[in-house]
Amino acid sequence: MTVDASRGAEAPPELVQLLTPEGERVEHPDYDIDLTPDEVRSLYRDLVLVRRVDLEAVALQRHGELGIWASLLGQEAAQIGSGRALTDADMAFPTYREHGVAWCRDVDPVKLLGLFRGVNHGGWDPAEHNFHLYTIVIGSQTLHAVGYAMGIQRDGANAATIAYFGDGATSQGDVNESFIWASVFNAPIVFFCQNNQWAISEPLEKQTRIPLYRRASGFGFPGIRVDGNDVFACLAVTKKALEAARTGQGPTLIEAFTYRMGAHTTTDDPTRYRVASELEAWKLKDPIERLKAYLFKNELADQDFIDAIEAEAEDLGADLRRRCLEMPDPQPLDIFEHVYRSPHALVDEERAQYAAYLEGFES
Ligand SMILES: Cc1ncc(C[n+]2csc(CCOP(=O)(O)OP(=O)(O)O)c2C)c(N)n1
Ligand SMILES: [Mg+2]
Repeated sequence: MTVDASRGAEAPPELVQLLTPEGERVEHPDYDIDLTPDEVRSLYRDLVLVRRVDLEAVALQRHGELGIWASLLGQEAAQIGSGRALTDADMAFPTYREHGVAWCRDVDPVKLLGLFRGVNHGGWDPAEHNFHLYTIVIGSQTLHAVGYAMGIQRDGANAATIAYFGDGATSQGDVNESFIWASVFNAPIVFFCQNNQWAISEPLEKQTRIPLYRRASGFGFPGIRVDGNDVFACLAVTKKALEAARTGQGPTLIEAFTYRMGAHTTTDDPTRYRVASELEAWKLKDPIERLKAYLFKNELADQDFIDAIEAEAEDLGADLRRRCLEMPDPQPLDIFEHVYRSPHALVDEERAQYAAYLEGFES
């Protein structure tokens, strides 16, 4: 196998970018954003804190406290930028990696750990946060999201839906079907594809021969590629697409061009299939470093501010570690309580069978 180490590291010409990797602010004719210094500092805080949540989760898995974890390392700007573009009324459908979006939807980070610790099937109420449960089945949430979008369209709600998925998911039938439904029903939805260049060990070129955002034109709606490591651009592009959805202009596909800096999950070893120089090239585009450079260059923050966020991250990490270990283990029979709202003969029978099976261990 030949590996092109520069693959993906050069910014393609059609990329919307408002903040260069060196932290220089650039203009774009169609996309702009006007943020107060406080808002910029707040984005920096979001990026740093979600990276810390992620780092702690990886460490907890390494200590045997989680069964598995899917790291968002490198994708913080794509998630915070798009997540902060949402209004409270908008609804988000995540994959299993959207920890930064969960943060923006005010989901307590410890609740993300339950699924990966095996103590629940997702610890938050989707209706409370307008943030659906994590979906492991690749691409299926895009269909759920389109259905939801068609629902709010019929309600006449001033809201939009956003569906997250990866580059690999674009090869799934579900995703292509969801594009068709969204298009022909003009559904108020934004398809937010984080192209992190890999689907486990499969590189992007095994998914597509054209840039992913261009797929949208075949379905009849606009597609746009944004620098997924640029939080300003992700915020601006997503805001515009959500507003188009809310105002009856139908779906948009956003391809956030980014990079999965870690392993696919903690069970994976990326050194088996990708070269180290690729990661090194992307490290230079780090979403946090470029915002930090921008803050310093424009005297919007000093070292004290950076240190204070770091201290907050330390506290958050310690709190997360402590509360992860305190999560109660479910009782084996609890699972039967969550199948139907009211009693069900078959579930009762299966519960009894399982209880008898468990008793067999105790004797
Ligand atoms: C329908 C289905 N097929 C296969 C898998 C196994 N699987 C888990 S993650 C993954 C790759 C997904 O890649 P991508 O969509 O690029 O998302 P990323 O993990 O890079 O965020 C696959 C094939 C699955 N979970 N669901
Ligand atoms: Mg991917």
